[in-house]
Amino acid sequence: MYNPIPLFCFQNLLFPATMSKPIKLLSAWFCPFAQRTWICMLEKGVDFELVETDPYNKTPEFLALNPRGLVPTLIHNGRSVYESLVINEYIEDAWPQEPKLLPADPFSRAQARIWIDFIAKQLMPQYYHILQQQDKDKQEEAKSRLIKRLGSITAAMSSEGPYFFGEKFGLVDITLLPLCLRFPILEHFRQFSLPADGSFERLQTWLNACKSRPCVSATMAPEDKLIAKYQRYADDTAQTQVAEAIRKGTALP
Ligand SMILES: N[C@@H](CCC(=O)N[C@@H](CS)C(=O)NCC(=O)O)C(=O)O
Repeated sequence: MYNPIPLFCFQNLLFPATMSKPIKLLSAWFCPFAQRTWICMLEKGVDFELVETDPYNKTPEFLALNPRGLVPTLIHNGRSVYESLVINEYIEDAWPQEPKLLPADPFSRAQARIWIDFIAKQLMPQYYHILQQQDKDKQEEAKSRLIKRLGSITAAMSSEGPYFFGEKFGLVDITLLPLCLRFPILEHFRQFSLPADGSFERLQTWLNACKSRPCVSATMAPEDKLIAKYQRYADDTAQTQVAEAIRKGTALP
């Protein structure tokens, strides 16, 4: 959706006297969706300002930039773009320089989008189900579903590696990463671990390679802080759009 923002309305948020960079990423340190976009901007080498934003405090200024009231939200040329997957493709289009984050040929680009869609619709909800379910059997069922689906995406990774498409780090890696970087939270609250039978060696190699990239390590929040922040999901008391969607069984926002 085209979303023009009249600059004069939000002059303070867009160009306050102390903030000079015209490209801003409204982000929250704990947010896996925002982390995708943050990694993407760093990887592309775009000069931008990271604006830590509380997405639960829905000020009129924030809602004018993103009517869904969510982070991440990117402000570029005085206009806003939102939805992490949309923003990431926007970044690739708006800054077409190297490194390219999508493959060049149409078939591989379609494959990338299929797996990105799979991560968003099939993997992310299971992550939150494991945390929010208070019933032990249901937690175990959600764990099995997550492991099975992680198995599918692992099997689709290039055999040479280390990244999804081989040597080039890209949007599939970036989309999957925040979930895998949050395995320790699942381990802490739900004793989740990947099977140690060698079937996830490829995923582990992938994760280690991704973690060693500066654009990824720069975005990683301390584990203990993340665990404390996710307590509300583990207690199923979180009053967020994601938590509500999981409780109602609807699609994630
Ligand atoms: N589909 C969105 C989801 C973003 C999202 O849910 N962000 C959370 C923070 S992790 C948020 O802003 N929540 C505000 C709320 O729940 O009202 C995306 O991919 O950008």
